[in-house]
Formats: sequence, structure tokens, C-alpha cells
Amino acid sequence: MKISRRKFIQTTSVISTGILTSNVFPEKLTNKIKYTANKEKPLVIATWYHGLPASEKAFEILSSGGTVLDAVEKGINVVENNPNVHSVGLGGYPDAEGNVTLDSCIMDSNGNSGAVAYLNDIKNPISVARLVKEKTPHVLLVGKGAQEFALKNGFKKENLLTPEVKRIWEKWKSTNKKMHDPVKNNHDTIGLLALDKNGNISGGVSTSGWAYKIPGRVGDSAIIGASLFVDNNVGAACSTGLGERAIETVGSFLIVEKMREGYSPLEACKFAIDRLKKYDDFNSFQVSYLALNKNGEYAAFSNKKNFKYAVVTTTFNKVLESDYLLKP
Ligand code: SD4
Repeated sequence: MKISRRKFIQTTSVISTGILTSNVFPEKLTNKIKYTANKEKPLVIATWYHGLPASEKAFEILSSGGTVLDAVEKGINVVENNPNVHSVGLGGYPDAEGNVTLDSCIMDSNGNSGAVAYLNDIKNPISVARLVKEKTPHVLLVGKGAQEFALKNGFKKENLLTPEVKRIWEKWKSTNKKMHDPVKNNHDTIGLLALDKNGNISGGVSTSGWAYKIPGRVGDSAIIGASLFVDNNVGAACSTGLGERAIETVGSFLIVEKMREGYSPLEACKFAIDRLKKYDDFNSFQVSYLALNKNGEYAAFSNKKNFKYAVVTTTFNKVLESDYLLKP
């Protein structure tokens, strides 16, 4: 019997260990404002608390004359390398069989992109995605091919399932064996958008995806247009949350196209969230977007509360909370 995604999500249960939280850097939530727009350059914005150290790194690179693409890659590497972030890179939650499989994509100011999906044992998928962009005629490499490509290009194979996460996965496997509820426990992808002082934009996304997913599952974070889109004449957008819905609505592309039509970043993010209303489980999943435009205006919007994002400019360095649609 084919089970619908809605049914699948509804029948999942949540482990109440409290371990699967996004509060990796809770002390960094310095301000709870709903929406901010400024016009500073350079500017870096990124998803969740771990977006702050990532954005700080990216900003440092931009401030010292580095390229906007370097800023994106190296910023995201900070999170990929942190074993305490259980949703990205090293220390990410595995699939149902205990394999950590990573999705990532990157897009530059010229509209060139690279991506990897279902990548095993390589902790920096954003760097591999960048090489796919730079060294191949392709956009997306998956699985074994992506890993072989990485190894040929000097990446090292390493076990990404840390002892801590292995224990958590083993407990899940022995006690539960159901997929995690993606709403409550699985929303910590790093998506980062950067604008340099000349107005050039690039972005990237990296994730270990939905914890305990069906082996072979690929989410939006490997899909250009869904989790990430950059148009240097207009702006950029990225997503976090239930990747299936971001893919189905091609959310990031939609946001950039609405900004092209003249929508502000906030209006454009709201438009993309609004598109999700057609799904009858709209109240249970979570999808959140970040967007910035060429002028340095930025916004975040989510269907649900609790979406945090980091902003770093020359005068501003904070984790903020986005506005959201589903008010009680
Ligand atoms: C995915 N969008 O694999 C990712 C998960 C996510 O924050 O964003 N987590 O569906």
C-alpha cells in the first residue's frame, strides 16, 4: 500500500529525549524583532542559531577582500565542521539505517551552480558542490559518484556518525523505528546568503536532511530553485524546513521571481509561504525562507513561529526571530 506523505508524517512519533533541538547557540538570541530591513553592504544572512558563526565567518572573508563565493563556502564550512550541530555535516543525524547522507548546493553571482545529494562520509558537501560547479559540466552529482568525485579532488573519507549521534540513533532504532516528526525536530539546515560591497550575491545550503529518513531520500537542499536561488540582478533566497514542500513549490526560485516583479524580500517570502496553504497539512509542517535583494534589504518569513536567523553587517550582528503566518 502506498502511504501518502501526509499520512506518513502524521503517523510518525517524536522521541522525547529533547536532544533534537535547534538550540545549539541559544545564548546568542540577542533580539526578538520580527522583521528588519536595512541597506548595508556587505551583508550576510543565514538560517538558525548556527547561522551566526557561519555569517560571522562569511562576513570576515568579505571584509578582508575575499570573494562572495568564498564567504558562502567558508561560512557554511563552520557549521559542517561542528559535531554539535546535528543537522549538518559531521555529527548530522543519519538515515534510518544509520548512514549520514548529506545534501548541499551553491549558486554564484553568474547564475552558475553546483550540488551534491546523498553524499556519504565527506563532511564538507558545500565545498564538493562548489567543485561540481567549477570542475564539471554538471550541476548535481549524487551518492557514490559524488563521493568518488570528492575523493578524486582531495577530500578525505571520514565517519560522520559521531559516537554521540550513533548512540541516539541506536536508541531510536531499538525503541521507536519510526521517522522523526519533521516539524518539531528537524529544521536546522544551514542556508546562507551573502552580498558583497559591490552588490554581488551568492548563496549556499548544506544539510544532513530529515533525521532517520528513508535511505535514498534527497531533500530540497540539493535542489537549485527549491532550497536556493540567486539572480545577481535581483536577489537571492534560501529555505529551511520540510524539503518536500520547498521542492514542490520551487520556493526559492519563486521568491526571487517575485522580487524581480518588485516585491520586497518580506512580501516575496510571504508569497512563497502562502503557496503552501494549498497543502492540507499546512498547519503541521514547517517551512521558512530567507531572502535578500540587490539593495541589501532582507527578510525572513515562516509558516510557523520559532524560525531564527542570523544577520551580520558592519553595524549589526544578531540572531533574530522571523514573523510567521500561523498565529494562534
Ligand atoms: C530537508 N530542508 O532535507 C531540509 C531539512 C531542513 O532544517 O531544512 N532542516 O528537507
